Order: sequence, then C-alpha cells, then structure tokens
Amino acid sequence: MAAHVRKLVCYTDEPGQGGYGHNGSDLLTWHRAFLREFETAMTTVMGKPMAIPYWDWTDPESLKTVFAEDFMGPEGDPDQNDHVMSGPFRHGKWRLNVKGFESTNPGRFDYLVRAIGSIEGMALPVGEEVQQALARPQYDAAPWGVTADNDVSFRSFVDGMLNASGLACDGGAVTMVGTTATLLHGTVHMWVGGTTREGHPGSLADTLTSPNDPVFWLHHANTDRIAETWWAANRYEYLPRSGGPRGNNLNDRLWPYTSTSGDVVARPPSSAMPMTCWSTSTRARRSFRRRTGSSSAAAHPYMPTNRAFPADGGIAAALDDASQNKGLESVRRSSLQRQCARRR
Ligand SMILES: [Cu+2]
Repeated sequence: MAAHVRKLVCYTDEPGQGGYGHNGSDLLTWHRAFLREFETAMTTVMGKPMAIPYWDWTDPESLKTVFAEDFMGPEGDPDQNDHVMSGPFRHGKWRLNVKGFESTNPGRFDYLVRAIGSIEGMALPVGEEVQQALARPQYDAAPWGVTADNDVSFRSFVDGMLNASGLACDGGAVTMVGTTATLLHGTVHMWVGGTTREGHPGSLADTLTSPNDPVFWLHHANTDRIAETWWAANRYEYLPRSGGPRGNNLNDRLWPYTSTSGDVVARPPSSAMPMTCWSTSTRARRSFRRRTGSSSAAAHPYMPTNRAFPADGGIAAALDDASQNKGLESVRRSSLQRQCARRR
C-alpha cells in the first residue's frame, strides 16, 4: 500500500510530472512487480507458495464467483453508503488505513466501498476490446504518458484512460486532467469502485486507495495476463528505451523493488516474475535471460535525488496511514487456492 501511494508522488521540480508506476510506460511492469511483492508477502503469511488468481472480467459468468460471499464479497449496500456489508472484507472487519485525499475523495472511508456499476453508461470490457489491445503494434508510443496514441500504444490502450489531456499535482499526488472515458484496466477500476450517491469514488475507483479492495489484485493479475500475452507475441518489447519520463525508460529501476543479486534489471518484463497462477513459460524465461543476461527481474531502489515529499499533509499523511496497514491476515487461503486451481 505504501509503495503504491509513494509511486503517485509528484516531482517537486516538475509539477504535474512523476507518479511513475501509473499513467505511463511502466504501468504494466511496475504493477507486475507489485503483484509479485504481494504474492511473496502472502507466501510468508501462509507459510507456503501462494499465487494471485486472475479475474477475467470479460466473462460475465465470472461475477458470480468473484463477488461471492466466500470470496471477494458482494457489492456495497446502497442503503449503507455503498459499504460492503457482508463477506470476508465487510464493514467492521476490513478496516482501511489508507483513505486518500480530502480533495479527490472526501468520503475518506474507513471501510470498503463498492458502488458497482453505478457510473452511467459504463460496462465491463468485452473480449473484443482485449483483441483490439493485443493488435496494437508497439508497447508504447511517444510522448509515453496519458496522451500516447491509443491506436499505436498497447500500454495506453490497456491502461484505458481516454481523452486525458495531462497530469496535475493534487495534495502532492499525481492526478489526471480531462479524463472522460476509460477502456479495459481503467474501466474495471471505475466499474467496481463506482461513484457513491454523495458523489465520492468507491475504493477501487480512486488510484490512491485502490489496493484497499482485494479485487485490485485479481484485476491486476488479469491485466498482467493480457500484458504477458502481448509481450509473448512481441518479443518482450519495452518502450521507451531512453528519452522518456524518468523512471519509465528501459533501464530505469523499478523503485522500490530491490535485488538480492545486485542486478540492475527493471525491464523488459519477463516471466522471471511470473504470475504463478497462469503462466511461466520456459520460452519466455529464456527470452528474458537472452535479452538481459539475467534471470532476475528485480531491481535496485530507484528514487530521483531531487525528488522530495511536499511538506504539507497530503501524501505524507497517506504514507503514514499506509505504514499502519496490517493487511494480509484476512486473505482467504482456501478461496484463493480454489480459484487458482480452477484457472489452471
Ligand atoms: Cu490499476
């Protein structure tokens, strides 16, 4: 949670820039590392290898399973401000420590909020959209951020923030300007989180709070699965090689993921950091090793030296919240294992 929040911090020397891990080329590689970190943490807690299952949101049948009482729990109760009132992550049980910003999410909810499907005219992505994404010719396209051409850039199409005109700083965190519609990854965040009757974004719909909803992991595992499909068909291309925003170039480090071996390899992505539920092809691993001379996809910590946290509340407070996050104990082992086995 702290890593996710910290990735959204603006550069103080370039207002409106920063927030890598989101809204740019490293969205998919950074989140792969983030998923891997969660799997490792779960493995530690459970004492045996754990893998995040993916949620194929293009399959309407999946909703019954994913939002079942004994798995992720149901949608929020409209009579209780869209708080999730039953299931393992219900109100009173799954307490949130990271609550986002007053300015972007005045609800600052203590518990999980899911206003599923509440945004007018928004529906879950369909398989055809995934096919359109997979047909994109390049991993990403200049200028590499929210304004990259969706017809060319796979990353941008999957990211799904349409019509954004740029980024701005809000309370020290990067926010998008002018987004009016979303695709794929973005749609799922907005569809599940939704907007409450008071007009506040639900947990998954606010970038700062999205990992609070355990659905986040299933959603990003699926996003990663789609990315792996594109990469496998496109020689694990990663762009930009250089000249892009810092933190987003091929050999920039995937802060804060550290390597035990000392390798400086943040990209290209590879199945050296597999989502064990669905794919670890030896072909992919070999290709990664060939390109990088390494079997480790971990990286040194990366933090620009001239980047500082804003002095005022905002992000510092959010980080403080994050450090109190106890997190994993309530993850339901049996449900996860069952889901994973089903998908194999
Ligand atoms: Cu996301």
